[in-house]
Amino acid sequence: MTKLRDVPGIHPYTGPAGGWGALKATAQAIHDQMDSIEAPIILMRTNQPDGFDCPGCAWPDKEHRSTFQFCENGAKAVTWEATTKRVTPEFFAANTVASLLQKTDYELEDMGRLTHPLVYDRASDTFRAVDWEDAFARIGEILRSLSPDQVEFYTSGRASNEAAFLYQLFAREYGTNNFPDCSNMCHEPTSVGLPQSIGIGKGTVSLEDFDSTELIISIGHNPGTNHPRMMGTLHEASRRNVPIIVFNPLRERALERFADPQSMIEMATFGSTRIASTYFQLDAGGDAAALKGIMKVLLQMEAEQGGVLDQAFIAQHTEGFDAFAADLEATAWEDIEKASGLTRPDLEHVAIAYAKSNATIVTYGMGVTQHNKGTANVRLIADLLLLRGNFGKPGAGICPLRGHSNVQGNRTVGITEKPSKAFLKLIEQACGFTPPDGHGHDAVQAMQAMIDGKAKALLCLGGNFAVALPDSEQSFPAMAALDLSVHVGTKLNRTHLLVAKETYVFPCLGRTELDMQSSGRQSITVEDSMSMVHASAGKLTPASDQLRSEPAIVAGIARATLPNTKVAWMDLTADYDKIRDLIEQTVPGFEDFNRRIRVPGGFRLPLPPTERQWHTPSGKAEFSVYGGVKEDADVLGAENVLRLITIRSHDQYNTTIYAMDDRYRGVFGRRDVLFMNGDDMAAYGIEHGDLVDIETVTPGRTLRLKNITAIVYSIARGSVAAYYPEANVLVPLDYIDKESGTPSYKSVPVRVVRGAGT
Ligand SMILES: Nc1nc2c(c(=O)[nH]1)N[C@H]1C(S)=C(S)[C@@H](COP(=O)(O)OP(=O)(O)OC[C@H]3O[C@@H](n4cnc5c(=O)[nH]c(N)nc54)[C@H](O)[C@@H]3O)O[C@H]1N2
Ligand SMILES: Nc1nc2c(c(=O)[nH]1)N[C@H]1C(S)=C(S)[C@@H](COP(=O)(O)OP(=O)(O)OC[C@H]3O[C@@H](n4cnc5c(=O)[nH]c(N)nc54)[C@H](O)[C@@H]3O)O[C@H]1N2
Ligand SMILES: [Mo]
Repeated sequence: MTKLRDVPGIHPYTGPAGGWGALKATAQAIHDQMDSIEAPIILMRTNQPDGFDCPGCAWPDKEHRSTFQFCENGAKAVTWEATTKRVTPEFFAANTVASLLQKTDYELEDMGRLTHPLVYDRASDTFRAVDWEDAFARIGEILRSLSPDQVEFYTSGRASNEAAFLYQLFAREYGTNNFPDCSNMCHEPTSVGLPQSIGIGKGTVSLEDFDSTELIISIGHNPGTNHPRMMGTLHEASRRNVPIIVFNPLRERALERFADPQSMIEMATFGSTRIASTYFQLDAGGDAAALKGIMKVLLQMEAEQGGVLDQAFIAQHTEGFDAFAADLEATAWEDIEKASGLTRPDLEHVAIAYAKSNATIVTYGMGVTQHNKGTANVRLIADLLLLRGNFGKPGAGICPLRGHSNVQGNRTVGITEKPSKAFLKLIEQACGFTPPDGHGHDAVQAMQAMIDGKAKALLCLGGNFAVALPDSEQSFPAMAALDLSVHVGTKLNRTHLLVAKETYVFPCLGRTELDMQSSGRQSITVEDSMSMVHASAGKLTPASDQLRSEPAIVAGIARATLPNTKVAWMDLTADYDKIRDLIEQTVPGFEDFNRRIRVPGGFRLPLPPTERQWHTPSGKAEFSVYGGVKEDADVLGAENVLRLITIRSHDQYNTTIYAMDDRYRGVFGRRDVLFMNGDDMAAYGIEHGDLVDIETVTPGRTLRLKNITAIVYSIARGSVAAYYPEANVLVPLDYIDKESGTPSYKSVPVRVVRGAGT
């Protein structure tokens, strides 16, 4: 290969993931954000029995009592929150909102923690400090003047079970089920697809299952960055010679080689462990075809040699096998190869490995869900596992990698736009008001209602709603058209600055901070990816004495909005045990909640599939039929159209940008790049380092991102990748998975054209 020209900030990374680089990056994060004497002590308290739950990812810890587990990105999440930097009323007085909007997302959050409740003052175009109770009173007044279906209640998955439960209680007593939440942009296909397949929308494996699994298939997730503590688990599995088969259009270093910073030997010898035994760089959006190909081979192997499928399990525990098999039979290899970008021998290789394994785990993330067929993808993964009875036995099951650290818990305690009748009935019995039963808005529908002028107010329990959603060109102005926006957050972000007629920003306690209420020190609870519920208690002195806890803020707004409320808001916030009592009364699986949460490690919520019980309408697990492979092949083969994947860098947490590097992908000090396959670049006459424009191929409007630097990367032909949230201008709001409403952030059809600058 000829030497590529030098491009500023682009230097291929040749080492393993983890290792000394991770230790150095942790030291840097501490240096940038905190007093370095305090920091190590704070980090030691992460995920300890009496400490706080890591606000980073939702990967579990062994009984939450392990010795300090090193995690670079966990350390970044903690230091970002526990930073010593502050953004004060004096700062706001000196900086107009118009000037703040010129700053990057990185600069906005890097200014530090919010210290005071703020109200927007239009005359001076600044935020100024406001009294909490005055603010609540005004918000209550506005909300009472609106019809409940004109108000959207957004939740980002960092909120605790207690905060989220109070929030849904408030919105429901107020009169709406409009609960857009970050899950709608994330694992909604899991929440919609898995209940149809196995009767519950959650993963079925526990950490112990990884100790006895014989095969791991990893599809569309990047744990080295997004679930770093999972790397320890994969590292151990690899050392036991468990094959790990990866499907990912991009080469992700952590899925190739990893040096465990906890391993003295690897650190001392600069050694590392291979992670993937086989790495398939399929096309973006090619998973459904690949999964169908693997299963087509399995059916053929069963017909030829027998003993491949678990016939007893299929007969006793499943429905729909015949239609499923007939569909596989009817799917042409030509289409499977074209739509997946993989060859038949590739898929045969996987089928053979799968047929050999007595216990298989499939792990998956956003590469599976954020597609216009996200739900179908999830169901096909369940089908693959069902074929060999890989549910309800040790070492086997499905493992969705959840997003925010408590996104699964938020859902469990009632943040859903489609509540079940049973849940509403229990709320009515426990709380004495009749909640609405019509379906409300999810995230995309909420934004559409705002664009259409139907929604008049938006409340956000955390998050960065407008920036996280697609189609910034439409969603940013929609924020400004609202009568009211209210944000509960720890740090300033762009959504806060897209001010409505009236806007309030409320600073809240973070997970790391001490939460004192009138009955004493409080702890909150969270649910991890494996349905373990445990307590978390912050210890740090709050960033400012003005901060309130999320439950207290929600209760404050509720009391001011609902003069005839049936809920004892003050009592609930005085002692969170009382909130947990209400959760126990209204959500199944929380029996004896307050006692069980005091046991170190907490408890596991019921997961019927682990006992081979299927809470589906038929009482059995259900195979699915996905008939779209031919259309996928046609779409993917369209001339001059590439598939854009939007991804996270190593130095970011969703819309929070910690720093400007993406070390493992060899990008330093910048984010304005487009990852391209070298052959695609040659075909389009683009050279490494050229400036390009990206245009979405969509009827009607032209969506464009200009002046991006194209760089050569190991990515499947026909797929390109750029960073989120910058690339959100290119994602059409209505380009969603119809079953779940999740935006297709990972398969946007685009054209790449040489920019005017070259
Ligand atoms: N440090 C850190 N931790 C995080 C987050 C963070 O931003 N930073 N975010 C949190 C949240 S909310 C979430 S949801 C998770 C996200 O965690 P992930 O699911 O790992 O999310 P992404 O980085 O978006 O990328 C997923 C991977 O899918 C691959 N991919 C893209 N398209 C396809 C495809 O069509 N098929 C296949 N097979 N693969 C594809 C990409 O190359 C990438 O490696 O992490 C959580 N944890
Ligand atoms: N193009 C593209 N878009 C995407 C994705 C993608 O892969 N590609 N991924 C999607 C996914 S998976 C998700 S989950 C969403 C994320 O969407 P969100 O959850 O809305 O976004 P975050 O960036 O996690 O929110 C960051 C803000 O949360 C606030 N915050 C931090 N900690 C706390 C806390 O303890 N309490 C409160 N109240 N606030 C806090 C801070 O003010 C911070 O600015 O984005 C989605 N958008
Ligand atoms: Mo997410």
